[in-house]
Amino acid sequence: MSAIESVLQENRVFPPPEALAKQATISGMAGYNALCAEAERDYEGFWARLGRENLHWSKPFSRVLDESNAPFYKWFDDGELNASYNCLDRNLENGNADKTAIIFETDDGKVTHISYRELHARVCRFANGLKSLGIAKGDRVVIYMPMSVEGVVAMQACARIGATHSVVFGGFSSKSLHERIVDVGAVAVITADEQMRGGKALPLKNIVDEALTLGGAEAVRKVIVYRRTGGQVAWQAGRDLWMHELADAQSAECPAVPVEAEHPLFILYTSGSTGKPKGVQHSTGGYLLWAKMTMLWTFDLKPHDVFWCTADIGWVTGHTYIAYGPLAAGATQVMFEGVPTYPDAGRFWEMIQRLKVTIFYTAPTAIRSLIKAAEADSKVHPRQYDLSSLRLLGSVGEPINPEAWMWYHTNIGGGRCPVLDTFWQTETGGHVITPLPGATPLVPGSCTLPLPGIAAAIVDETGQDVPNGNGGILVIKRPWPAMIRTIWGDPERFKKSYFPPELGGTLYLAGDGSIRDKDTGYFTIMGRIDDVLNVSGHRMGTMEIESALVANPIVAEAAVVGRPDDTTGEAICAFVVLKRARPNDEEAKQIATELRNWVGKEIGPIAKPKEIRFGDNLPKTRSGKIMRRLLRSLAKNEEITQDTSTLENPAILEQLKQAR
Ligand code: 6R9
Repeated sequence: MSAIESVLQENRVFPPPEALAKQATISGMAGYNALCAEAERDYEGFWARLGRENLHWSKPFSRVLDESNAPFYKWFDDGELNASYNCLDRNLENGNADKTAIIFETDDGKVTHISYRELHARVCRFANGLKSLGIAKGDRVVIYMPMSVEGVVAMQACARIGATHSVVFGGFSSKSLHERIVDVGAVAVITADEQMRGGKALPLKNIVDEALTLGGAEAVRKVIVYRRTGGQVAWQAGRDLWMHELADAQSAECPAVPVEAEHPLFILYTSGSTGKPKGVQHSTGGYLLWAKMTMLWTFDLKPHDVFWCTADIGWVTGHTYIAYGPLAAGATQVMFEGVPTYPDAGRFWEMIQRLKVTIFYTAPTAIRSLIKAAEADSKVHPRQYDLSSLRLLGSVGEPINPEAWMWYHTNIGGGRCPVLDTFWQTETGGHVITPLPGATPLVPGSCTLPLPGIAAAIVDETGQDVPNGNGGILVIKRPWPAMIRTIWGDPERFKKSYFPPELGGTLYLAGDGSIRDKDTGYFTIMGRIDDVLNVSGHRMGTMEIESALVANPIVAEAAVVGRPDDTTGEAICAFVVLKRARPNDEEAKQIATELRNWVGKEIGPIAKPKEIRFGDNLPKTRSGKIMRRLLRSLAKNEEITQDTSTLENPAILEQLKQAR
């Protein structure tokens, strides 16, 4: 039995290292408590102070929080600012012009350093290019790009001219991309010829071309292409342009357009429990404030830090902790094009050693897979590398189990680096419940306490508080500046999904179950309480995958559930009824492969079910409802102990059990 498995429950507490606590931005629990008390005393005053001290406003705000049209809250709404100005120009003015903003490393190990001055010039040139195409404030631009400096330039350039970007993760299929382009009403798409990951080139421009032939996307006038590999691409004259040709012709000065604080900085699609993906709309002022504050508080950013967030810019973590937060805070950050396992599973550790990373922020799924790799091959074990530059570690995207936490703390952090288990969501804009490195005593597996100003709580199904020690529904009781503003094009869904009337209509519903420790009040996240799956930190709705499956002509019916998985956190398990007779074992394998590839094409490779079981039917109640809790038990291969008396066709359980 490995050392990891033997740590069944972790009761140890890790106080903040004294030296760290002393010089931390939030120092000790006294520092934390003082900020919480300030927010408690004067909620609006607290946020107003942070807003004034931390952002540059071209027109200062006088109003702080407008609740008149709740839950469509407005923050700082008579103020004006520009996100790109705050991320770039401010650094030129503050003496950071020659500081490295981004250390970019390609898949095959080429490293470039980009200073704030250079990044500013590149963003300005590209912003001028966008303007020359008639793109302006209020337009939406879809970005479908690899991890690249150009990706950040594209996002920042949109922000600079007031265009709202919507980044789509490069792993999504042409259909998923198409759906988002149409929903957001994009006027342009920014992409790359190809994306390089793990030594393989993946076509992006081709996928954009395909998406745009699907119809309904006629508003897209331009496709701007970053030349990454030089691979062959089809070209539509008049519509397609090279990013470098567009930018090179432009001036390196582009005045940032001031926008109202509530102007949508971006729309990012994420999965909900029902229906199509939701376009989560974020503001400029409130969002940017929190992106910066959490860099200073959670990551205790110091001028000499080398910050590395391994997320993709296609997810919210890559927005807040690559494209905006680190730049707004004047950080030097590493950005990496590739994957953790190429050329081998020591890549992350080798990069930390070589680039002298001080703050490392990654996902539990990556940690768990690298633990496995290190145990299988000592050459890629972290002890082979000098990781002494590290001072803080972060985790995000899913619950980190105490075993993985301990391994991370011991083997990567050398026992000296606090592990920050940051709980947050696309909708929260930035961290909401997280330890602070210089204040919070850590307990493995717990994201500990809410940040100052975040009124997180646990309630029952009627919205009543539950006492510590009892599990319940995680909510946030007061609006905060970085919160989601609406679902693009569907305000009713926004209200229903996040402020459900059952809970009284005023509590923000996170969608996770949680429990607070009796003594410490620490939060532990128990996972989603809706039909949202979390596979390797990627959020997916079971409905989306079911819709993709039934879109296949051979499928009659499908139900998808998650089951715990050692590496990916959750794994997708699909129960499928075919239009033809139930296949024998041999056929089942082949059809399962076909269906997996089908889902890959419909949604993207991340949505491929790990397991597919075929039955003559699905377990249903007499009223025809699929009994998902039974499917969840079947997927886990556990004995069915639930009441099955309402089941119309009990024999189906045995069949689906056998089908594995
Ligand atoms: C940032 C991000 C949000 C969902 C969230 C929860 C899960 C994220 C977590 C965590 C336990 C953590 N989640 N961080 N669960 N501990 N530290 O991941 O956003 O993609 O929108 O996912 O991820 O279930 O509700 P997003």
